[in-house]
Formats: sequence, structure tokens, C-alpha cells
Amino acid sequence: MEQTQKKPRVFSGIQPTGSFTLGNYVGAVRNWPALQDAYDCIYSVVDLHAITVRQNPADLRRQSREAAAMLLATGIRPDKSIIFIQSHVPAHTQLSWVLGCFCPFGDLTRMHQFKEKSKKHPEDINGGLLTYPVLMAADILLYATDLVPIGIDQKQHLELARNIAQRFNGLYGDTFVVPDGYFPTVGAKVMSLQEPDKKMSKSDANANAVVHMLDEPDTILRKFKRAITDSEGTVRAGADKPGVTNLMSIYSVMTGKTFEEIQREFDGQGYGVFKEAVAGSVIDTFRPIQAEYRRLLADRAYLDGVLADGGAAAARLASRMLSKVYRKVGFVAPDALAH
Ligand code: AQP
Repeated sequence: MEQTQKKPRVFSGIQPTGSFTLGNYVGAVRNWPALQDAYDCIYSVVDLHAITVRQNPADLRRQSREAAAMLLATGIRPDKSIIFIQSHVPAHTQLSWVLGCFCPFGDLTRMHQFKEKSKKHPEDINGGLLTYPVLMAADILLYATDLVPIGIDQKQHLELARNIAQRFNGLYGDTFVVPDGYFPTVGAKVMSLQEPDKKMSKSDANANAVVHMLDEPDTILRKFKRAITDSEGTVRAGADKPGVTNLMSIYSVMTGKTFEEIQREFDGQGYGVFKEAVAGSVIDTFRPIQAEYRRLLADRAYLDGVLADGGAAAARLASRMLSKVYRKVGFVAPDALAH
């Protein structure tokens, strides 16, 4: 690993709950490879988080490897960054327990995601759904993380992690780094193509609302053609035009063009031409990633090797922080026993 202790640390994770969406890509994953030269990066497939919603075991196993392959396909390099499966490092759940004892119950019931997911899954409002942000705090704080590249929907959870770190540090002295968020300036929240006031979500029941990173080009084109816009017919951004603004954000991220440039480019043209251009930019971005993903997924030995090495490297780092925390709260260290 090309890692020096001098570089600030980045940590982020993604749930293996299905194929990644354009929202996952634009809001988070796209930034992860970009950070790996300037930062010491750790990226995790967070399977422990995934079971807060009922998962089919065989699917979860398959999706965990698929998620890792997709992260590598987007450009994460195992010789530069650590990539691992969360459940391979028990320190995440061990620290989570400790942190849970420093997190007021009311803070957890206030979380937007808990409220939304409780509504979405009324038949299974389980404890994991409530304590999800504590586990996320453990994920981040375990590695003395400086920066967390995430979409804006995770901002509240990051705030909670910061609060827990500050509370613990206040009681026991400097232990955790208080992490900052890293949010994209454009595309921090990609909206549904069918209901542009709602986040684009993996689990949306309406297939046309979500573009997946593995969608075929004609599927991507069809979804964008059907995207909800408005009756004005002018490509410009504004609070009164959530559908068009969302498409402009996507196009801006894919092409690097500013909103002004995009507005000029489609001046006097209808939404049809604009939507085709947006779809084309997404298809062009995803095509090489899809090819690399398929290549990696076919090489199981390589993929599993990367994950085994990543898990071991993450476990080494994590155990240092866990021992420190255990010592601070007053647990007897096993090697301190006189026997
Ligand atoms: N629409 C989005 N726009 C911008 N960023 C997004 N992220 C997710 N959706 C958007 C960011 O992607 C990272 C990984 O997210 P996750 O693992 O929490 O997965 P998810 O797709 O949000 O969620 P679920 O719970 O699997 O599915 P749903 O939402 O369908 O119930 C995060 O950094 C997130 O901010």
C-alpha cells in the first residue's frame, strides 16, 4: 500500500442492497477514486447496515461482491486504498456498542432516515434501523477519519457521528477525530426522474424513476426520455423547475459544463434534445465502467483477494482505535490479566 501516515484519512461506505444508482454515483462513489492520491482512503461495502431492511441471504452475498467490483470499476485502486467488507472487521460492531452508550435515544428517533424507513417498512421497525447511525459513527470514528465523502442525505448521520465524537472526547480526553463531510457542489442529491422532489432511491417501486449504473444504454435513454419536466419548455435551473434542474445537475456532473453553459447550449431547443443529451452523457460515462465491472466480476480469485487483503488491513487499523477506546472506558485488557 502506498500509504503514509501524513495524509488525512477518508472513509466512506455503501450498502450492498442492489445495483448502484446514478444517485450513488454522482453523490458519493464518483468522488472516491478522485480522493485516493491526496488522502489515505478506506472504502467499505457496508453489509451490516444492509440487514436493517430484510435481505435475501444469497442476494446479499452476491451483491456484496458486486458492490466491491463496481467500486473497483469506478477507479478505486487496491494499491492506493483499502477496500473491504464491513462484517469482516468485528471492531465496527464492537465500537458501535460503546458509542451507543454515548448517544441519547432522542437523537436517534429524530433521524430523517429512521422516520422514512419506518414508514416504508412498517412491518419491521427493528432496533437496527434505529441504531444505524451509531454503527455509521463507529465506521467513521474507528479510522480517525478526517473527511467523509457522502451524499447530502447522509449529512444528519454525519452530524450525529460528530456529536458522539465530541461528547466522548469531552469525557475521556482526545480520542476521536471529529470528521468533516465532503459533499459535491453539484449533484449532492440526485432526485427521482419521476418525482423530482424525492431522492433517487435504489428501492423506488417505479423503475422509470431510477437509473442504475448497470442499465443498458437503451434503458437509460428511455428513462431520461420519460423524465418528468414541466410545460415551460426552457432549459434553465430554478426552484420552480425541479425536474429540469435535476437533469441539468446530472448533465453538469457528467460533462463538467456549468449551468450557464448548459442553458446556452440548449437555448431555443425543446426538452427532447436536452433529455437525449443528458442520457448520452450518462451512457458514455457508464459504458467503460460497466465493461470493467464485468471483467472484475468474472475474476473471482482477484476480487476475493482484494477483499481479503483489505479486510486484514482495515482490521489492523481498527483494532488500535478499539483498544484505545476500551482502555479509556475502563475495560480490563485481556493481556493485563495475571495468569
Ligand atoms: N439520490 C442520491 N443523490 C446523491 N447521493 C446519494 N446517495 C444515495 N442516493 C443518493 C449516496 O450514496 C452513498 C451510499 O448510499 P447508501 O449505501 O446509503 O444507499 P442508498 O442508495 O441511499 O440507500 P438504500 O437505503 O439502500 O436504498 P433506499 O434509499 O432505496 O432505501 C451515500 O453516501 C449516499 O449519501
